[in-house]
Amino acid sequence: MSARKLKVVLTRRLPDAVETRMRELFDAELNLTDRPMSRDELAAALQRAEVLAPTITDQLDAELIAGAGEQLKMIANFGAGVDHIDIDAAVGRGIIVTNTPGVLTEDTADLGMSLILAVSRRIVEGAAVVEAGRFEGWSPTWMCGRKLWGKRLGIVGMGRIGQALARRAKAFGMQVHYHNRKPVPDMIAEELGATWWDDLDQMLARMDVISLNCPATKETHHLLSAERLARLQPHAIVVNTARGELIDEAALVEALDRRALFGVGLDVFEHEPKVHPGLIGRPNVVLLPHLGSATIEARQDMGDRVIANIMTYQNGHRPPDRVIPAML
Ligand code: 8YV
Repeated sequence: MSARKLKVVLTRRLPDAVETRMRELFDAELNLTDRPMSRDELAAALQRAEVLAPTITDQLDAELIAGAGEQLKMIANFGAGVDHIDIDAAVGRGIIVTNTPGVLTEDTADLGMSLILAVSRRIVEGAAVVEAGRFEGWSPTWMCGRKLWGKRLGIVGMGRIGQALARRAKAFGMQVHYHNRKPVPDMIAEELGATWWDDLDQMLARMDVISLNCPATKETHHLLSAERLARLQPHAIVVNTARGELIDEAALVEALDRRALFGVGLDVFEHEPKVHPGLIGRPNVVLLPHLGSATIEARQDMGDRVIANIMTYQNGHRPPDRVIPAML
């Protein structure tokens, strides 16, 4: 006998094949508008969903979760990061939270490496010159960027994505350094030739490129503060493909004003989708609209993981990607 189909509410459009499968397997309600739900719409969805499948654009805070109907059993997030969900509040109410780790690792690391290359080699700036018809001929001293080979990359947060970025950076001849709560297992450190720094401040002061790859939590909010930005070398490059809240954006703009950095590459913003106006129009700053996992393949795989998590729960088992507060 097959299990009863769960009422699953999707807050955004997902890839066609994912939505089709969702409709086959569950009593799925799609959001055909593809605009983020308002707070009121989310509150209403929490009154009818047995499973809510949200994305990063849904702020599921403690108040919203406390107001959810008794029928809500699961929040199956489409995405790896769960900082937009109050996990304690959900788990406290016995609601299972799952995410989609692993399947977006390589794509996000590709984007991180792309930003490092784009900033260090002034790729976007150079392309804009050609586009604008301002390329007047090659010169030995014009548009020089910074060499990556042999330079030090400091990765803050050596989880899956941090390690995948380290692999790419190593192939580009960079020396890999990292700060993480714990060192990675010896086998991985050896493979990556990676050096662990217990002290983040000391690491930051010695790196040529810094990449942020840790989750946004209370502890990591404004991890790159004005004080820490002041520690960076003036030729340093900062790249963030994790979460905007990790950087004090106003302090970053001040550091750029002081020419205290070579350049910056950001895929995420402190008040996303708003971008600090002081970041815009700078030749040494590359800004992307949160494209980390934006490949057709990764988005399909993320959807498949959401389905696998819900399906496992529907069949009475423990979903594979359950998030528990101790993990954060
Ligand atoms: C996703 C992300 O696009 O998975 C994450 O944590 O930041 C992104 O790559 C987004 O979360 C989709 O909800």
